[in-house]
Amino acid sequence: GGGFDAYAIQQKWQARWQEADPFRAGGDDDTRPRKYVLGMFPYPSGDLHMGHAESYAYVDVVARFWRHRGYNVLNPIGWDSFGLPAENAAIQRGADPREWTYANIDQHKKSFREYGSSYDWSRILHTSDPEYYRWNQWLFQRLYERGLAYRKESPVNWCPNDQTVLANEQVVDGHCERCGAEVVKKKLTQWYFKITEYADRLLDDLNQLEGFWPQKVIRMQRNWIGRSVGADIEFEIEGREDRVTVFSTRPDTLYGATFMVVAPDSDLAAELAAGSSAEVRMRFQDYLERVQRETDIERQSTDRPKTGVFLDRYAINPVNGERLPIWAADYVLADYGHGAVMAVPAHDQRDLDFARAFDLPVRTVVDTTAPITGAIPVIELDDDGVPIDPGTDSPSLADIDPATTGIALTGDGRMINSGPLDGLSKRHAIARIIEQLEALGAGRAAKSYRLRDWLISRQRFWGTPIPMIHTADGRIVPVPDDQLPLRLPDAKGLDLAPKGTSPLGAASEWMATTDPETGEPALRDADTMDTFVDSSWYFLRFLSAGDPSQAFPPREAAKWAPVDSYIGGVEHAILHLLYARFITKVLFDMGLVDFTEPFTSLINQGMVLLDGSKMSKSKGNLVEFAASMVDPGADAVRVAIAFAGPVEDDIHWEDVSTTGAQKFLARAWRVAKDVTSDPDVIWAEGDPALRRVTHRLLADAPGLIEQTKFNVVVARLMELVNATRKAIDTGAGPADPAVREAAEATAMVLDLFAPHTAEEMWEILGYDGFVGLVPWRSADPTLLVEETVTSVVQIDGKVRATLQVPARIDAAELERIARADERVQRSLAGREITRAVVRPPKVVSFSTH
Ligand code: ANZ
Repeated sequence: GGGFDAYAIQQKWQARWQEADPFRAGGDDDTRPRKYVLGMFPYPSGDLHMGHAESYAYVDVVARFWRHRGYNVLNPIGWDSFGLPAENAAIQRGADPREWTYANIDQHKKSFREYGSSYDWSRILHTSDPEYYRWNQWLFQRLYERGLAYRKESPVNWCPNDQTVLANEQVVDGHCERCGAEVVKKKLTQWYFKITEYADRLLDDLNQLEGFWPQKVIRMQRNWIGRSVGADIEFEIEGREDRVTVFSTRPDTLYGATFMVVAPDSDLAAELAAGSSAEVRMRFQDYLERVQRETDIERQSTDRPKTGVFLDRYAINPVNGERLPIWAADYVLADYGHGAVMAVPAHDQRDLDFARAFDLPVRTVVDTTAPITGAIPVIELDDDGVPIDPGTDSPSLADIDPATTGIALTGDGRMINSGPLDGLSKRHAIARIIEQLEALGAGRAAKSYRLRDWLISRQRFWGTPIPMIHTADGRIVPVPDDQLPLRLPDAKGLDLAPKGTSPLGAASEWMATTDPETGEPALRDADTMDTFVDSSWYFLRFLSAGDPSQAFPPREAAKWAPVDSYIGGVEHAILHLLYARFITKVLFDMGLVDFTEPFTSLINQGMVLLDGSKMSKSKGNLVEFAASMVDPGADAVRVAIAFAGPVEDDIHWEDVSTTGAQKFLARAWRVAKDVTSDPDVIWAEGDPALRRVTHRLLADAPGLIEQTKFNVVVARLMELVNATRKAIDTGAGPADPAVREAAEATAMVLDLFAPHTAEEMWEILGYDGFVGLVPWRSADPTLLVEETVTSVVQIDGKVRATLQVPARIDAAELERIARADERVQRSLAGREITRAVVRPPKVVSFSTH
């Protein structure tokens, strides 16, 4: 008797899970294939909110799904527990950041237990533990040894409010990502990781992720890396020994260069001005001061009037010896390309605007009215067979002269006024001019990237201390590996308020160390690492969290990694994912992992909104996770989230009904209670109409889950529960085997969304073990009507075959058919498949290297 008591059920099953630990990943004796499912780990800043509830509900759907499908699933949880949010909150409350952080973590752990998440609780990690950050320091040393960690003085993004340096990624429209203050530039000596050395690989390997990562994220990463292809061209400078190099994507227009522009805030501009008259120096200085107050966004804006100063210096065009006046102007940025451009006003709009503002010459070198296809022009004939004069319909070059129209000619055409290039199309002219420059020793093919090196120094307390020593005689040497971890000192007595230098600098006892070579007194580095270092490799630490002897065991990495399914917010589309991809490639180069991409597939969930805006503490519209579960229970929250819409869509929390979810769960539970047959009934003897509903769900759910259509699966479960209720009340009756079959299938599929209720149902239905570990029941094909779809097979990124397959095919079957396909076999030509990624029913992707 009794009604559905969600809270009691929840308590009961959480206690049983805690005792039996059924979701611990299997060890070496476990012969099931492996799946690594991971949710992006949380910051322990304050309480969890509905955004977390959403993300971790989805993670659990995926983890539980693969367990039912017969996989040995690794689904760990940890905390990204260093960083500004914790430190700022600690400063505001006058609390110790350490105590504050770990108190929050305890709260989070409680919430996750209450949520019924099926974690492997034996692998917990916190990045602020010395056992963890020691390996950040180890990683830093390895990067340093490989020349991938270095120090340089450079203008950095500075948040005057947080008093800290920000990475480019943390500057949003010229403002601090965290506090919104306007970001300024400041010169500081900082530690960098040389991510630019991996730019090509980071870009090219995105091709492997096509189809497995959201298209939007791939596009954002491509833009962020921003590769441009062109040439470096060297110009002699009158009265200067060294040449100036410019990067151009249009070296074909070199004969059209009429002046040169350098970034006012570059060393080059200062040097050129210094060699000029006192008047030029003064005007340059004034201009520079003005430019330093501008943001990059302002500088690149195309609708501001162009400004600049003439430096009274000249560059020599290497191909025709022409003298080009050199200007300093803010539209050229110091940290892109070489901070200098050859200005070709006829073919570049910014250069044209500048030329018109300062009355500089414009020379057209591409005739954009000329056909470039090389095809025979089409001659139209009139009714009498006489060729029609094309007349003046198409514009002549004179009509579109940029000097008069003010519109640069950026299209393709045939080269003119360009000596040996005349008559060539753009593509051929680029190839020819690069040959010519190479022969002259004045240039070469080159690429340029928007990507900058990763600035990892932070002038804050709550982070990983940088394991370097500054010796009395000015050397910088690593802390020897056997002295790691270099622990943070106690925060007590330190002023953590931001001031532009690290609070660690004031910890004089901590700062004092000795030169490991000479034993002389030396100083530690006072900066701490960006927390994105911590999260760049944490997925590997879960493989042996707590292991004191190594960051991670390569043997375990080979077995579990890369992560098969990575789930988290799109706010990490660039920063975290790019850094993790970079570090993975470094670890690959070190021979520690045998893969080059950390996350095989990526699921980005939408945001949880309230009144149309993102839930956040600062907006005061936060619905807290722990509080949300109290009344409806964890299962109802999870079902309501999964049912709210497609995973990638935003959820409007005010439209979400946990009451509706609660009623559905009570109905499902009631169905199980009403079953009167025994577990050994013969299903085949059941009512075929109800059986068909059950079997369609069993057949469809796997594909739907793999396509992250969780809401559709919940809808189909609701349909099945309703059909079962009808069969009990007005149809076959509670003793019909189809009713039992339907109730059992409901419990098994419901486990993905409402595990407590599902376990309770399973027990009511007469079973002992956990439903969470029950193998998926396969659908009886005779009860299904088949539908087929087209599936694509790729080998090393190229489509090699298409297959007609059942719409409900599962990954294993699809892979089997793809491997056996004759066209695939032919394309492989005996090469071994080293990796197969299968996305039923549409894509199979094989790699051979
Ligand atoms: C001559 C030229 C002629 C250019 C032409 C373009 C068109 P993306 O595509 O963004 O890589 N440039 C180079 N360094 C620069 C800097 N530090 N600040 C501002 N502009 C810079 O752009 C590359 C082009 O941007 C380069 O090609 C250069 O102008 C300019 F018809 O060289 B070009």
